[in-house]
Amino acid sequence: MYMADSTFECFLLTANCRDNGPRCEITLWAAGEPGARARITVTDFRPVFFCPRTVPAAETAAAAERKPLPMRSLSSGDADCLYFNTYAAMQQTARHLRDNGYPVFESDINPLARYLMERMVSGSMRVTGNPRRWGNFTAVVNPHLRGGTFVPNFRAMAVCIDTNEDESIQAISCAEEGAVHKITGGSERRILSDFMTCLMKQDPDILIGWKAAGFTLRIIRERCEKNDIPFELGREKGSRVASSERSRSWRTETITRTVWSAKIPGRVVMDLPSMLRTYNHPADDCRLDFTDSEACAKDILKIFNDAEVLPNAIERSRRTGQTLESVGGSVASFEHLYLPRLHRAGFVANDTADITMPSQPLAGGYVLEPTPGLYDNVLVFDFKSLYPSIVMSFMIDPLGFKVINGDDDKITTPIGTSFSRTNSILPEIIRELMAGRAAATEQKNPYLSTAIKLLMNSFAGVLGSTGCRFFSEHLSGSITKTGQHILKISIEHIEKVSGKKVIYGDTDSIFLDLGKDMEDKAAELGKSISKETGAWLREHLKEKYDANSALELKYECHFRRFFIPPLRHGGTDGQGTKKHYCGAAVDSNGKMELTFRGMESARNDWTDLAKEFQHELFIKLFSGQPLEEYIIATTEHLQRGDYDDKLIYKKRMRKSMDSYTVNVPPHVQAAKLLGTPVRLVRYYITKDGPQPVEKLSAPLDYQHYIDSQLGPVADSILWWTGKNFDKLISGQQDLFG
Ligand code: DCP
Ligand code: MG
Ligand code: MG
Repeated sequence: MYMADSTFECFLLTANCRDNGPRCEITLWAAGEPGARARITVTDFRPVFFCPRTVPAAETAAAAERKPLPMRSLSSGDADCLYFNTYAAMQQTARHLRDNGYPVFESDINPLARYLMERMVSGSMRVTGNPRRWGNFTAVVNPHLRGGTFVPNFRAMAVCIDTNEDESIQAISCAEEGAVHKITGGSERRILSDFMTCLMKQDPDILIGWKAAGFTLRIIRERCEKNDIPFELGREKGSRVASSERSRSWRTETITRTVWSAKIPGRVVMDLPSMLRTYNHPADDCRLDFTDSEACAKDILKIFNDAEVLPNAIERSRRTGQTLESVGGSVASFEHLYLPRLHRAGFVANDTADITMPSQPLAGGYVLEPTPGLYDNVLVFDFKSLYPSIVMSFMIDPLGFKVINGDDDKITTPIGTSFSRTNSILPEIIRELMAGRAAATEQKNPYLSTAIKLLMNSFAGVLGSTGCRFFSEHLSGSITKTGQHILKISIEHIEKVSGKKVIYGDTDSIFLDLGKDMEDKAAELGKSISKETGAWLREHLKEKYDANSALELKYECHFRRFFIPPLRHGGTDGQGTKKHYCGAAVDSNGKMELTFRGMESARNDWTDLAKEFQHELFIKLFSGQPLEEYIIATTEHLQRGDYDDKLIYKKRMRKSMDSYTVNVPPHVQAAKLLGTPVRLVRYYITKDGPQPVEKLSAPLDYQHYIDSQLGPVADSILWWTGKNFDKLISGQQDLFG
């Protein structure tokens, strides 16, 4: 019977791609409305990549089809498209060509990413096909897919487990909007199978956990195995929890981390801490009650809702084409947006393996030599989205770098690189993200605004990353060195028009010293300087480069008092410490609000005592009170044991305890005494060395805290008054000792 095709809208949940016999098969799970969930199977999509037209036919005989398309490679001539029945065949031919010295183009893009990007599917999609009922779901095979705008109501469930010492499961709690199910009592086998029944019945789209893959689902899988129950939590079979090792160099060490991932067909697995971190949300390090799974699941769901993780993830998915749980993926996001537009322009890109490595270290931002000292009335300016706005102003783009249609089409940057004014893709992508960030700011959603800001910056960043097929030191340098130039000319301009001195600047920020008696005029001046400089830059860029400036210098704040510490204790050489300062803004009630950058108070490896001490010292310095008495009193209180609860060091374990053999750092020494592995070590320095808070036995080493917490903090400020911590303290001991 013939059935007319119908169209429905839905949002991508999970996606999978594998060879199934003679064909490559893509499976997508999607959430529609109302309550409808769909499984989309694609067997008629053929994996593809490209090769030069000059490659002999015999070399590509394994392809199901070879088609000359009107496409060229960015580096050389015409390209043909090769179609394959399976992913394996595609990879095999790519390897064969490469081994025989033929270039290949985009052979490292997997069919799933290709399928979605070519259809411009970023989260939302319109599906046209012949849907059939399949159990509780709708199934559709080989439909027509296009990008859409639809967003369903997702069903989210937080999952938390109670375990025994041996990691066997005591209880599993599932929290949903308005309901909590605690599954407990009976055998572990019973708990696990009741949990699966609960999942099938409630049928959530999203499973949320704290360390979702690495802890919750990993243990559930292990216990399923122990109890001989199939580990199947999805809308169809194929649930997996897997780990991989990721190495990364850090200073002289290589750190290997185990990264866990979970794939549950039809259900998105979200790790809440990773999601919060992506949105720079402060709840990232909050403490949950992990001893009570029911309370824990409720808390996880509450944080998930309060922090608006889901709406932000939806927005991000719609802007990057990555699935909802995705947290990184700058390169994949960039390709998802860029490649289809590049193809439409008639070009194919190279493989990532074929990038040209840089000839010298890549340029970064320009950092001014700071002049240390205490200042009155400092204005802070900062460019809004500097790198993205440089990309827009100077049309910086991989395609535009290669293909310029004559002199009229050429735009040249301040550093001498040239781009096309018309063959341009990235500036347009950035323009859309800019609008998205503005909308998020407008809607008072700072987390989404930050997430889009970072995404935009990562799109400038990938051009300088050798993991990206569009890597080029010329492209990346065009952004960063133009940024340096813009900062320098802006500083010169501001000094000229204001008659004041710029005391510090970093990448895109400018600190202007107004001096005494300017508090009433500061805010007005800040606004007018930022406006005037923006206008001047617009004119300057137009005149000199015929460029349309997208640069905007924001007036950020007015520090009533401002301090830059010296580079070295004593600080006689007049050098300041880069990226370190403390500023005090004053609110309408005259209350001082301190901002620390780089300094001890802004770092989480310093004790609470050091932070409070520094905070108080700056309040005193900024309000013209003496410092000495307070310093001496704090030292005495410390020695009397009054501040013991403020002496805890906290440090994350970066690698497993056993990988330290020589030079065991203090936090690892403390962790070893604990006996059980922990992620965050909380410890004291005692007369017997580092000891964890939970197993403190020796008296605290107050001299250590005086020398390494109070001393450095005091000295960086005392320098300004010509004094010194050791002398101050020993003077005391001479008097009273
Ligand atoms: N930058 C970077 N990597 C970072 C921080 C910054 O590449 N970790 C670059 C990109 C930015 C520029 O430095 O454009 C300036 O940094 P800002 O923090 O001032 O960020 P933006 O100017 O992009 O955004 P904002 O509008 O918030 O100032
Ligand atoms: Mg900025
Ligand atoms: Mg900045």
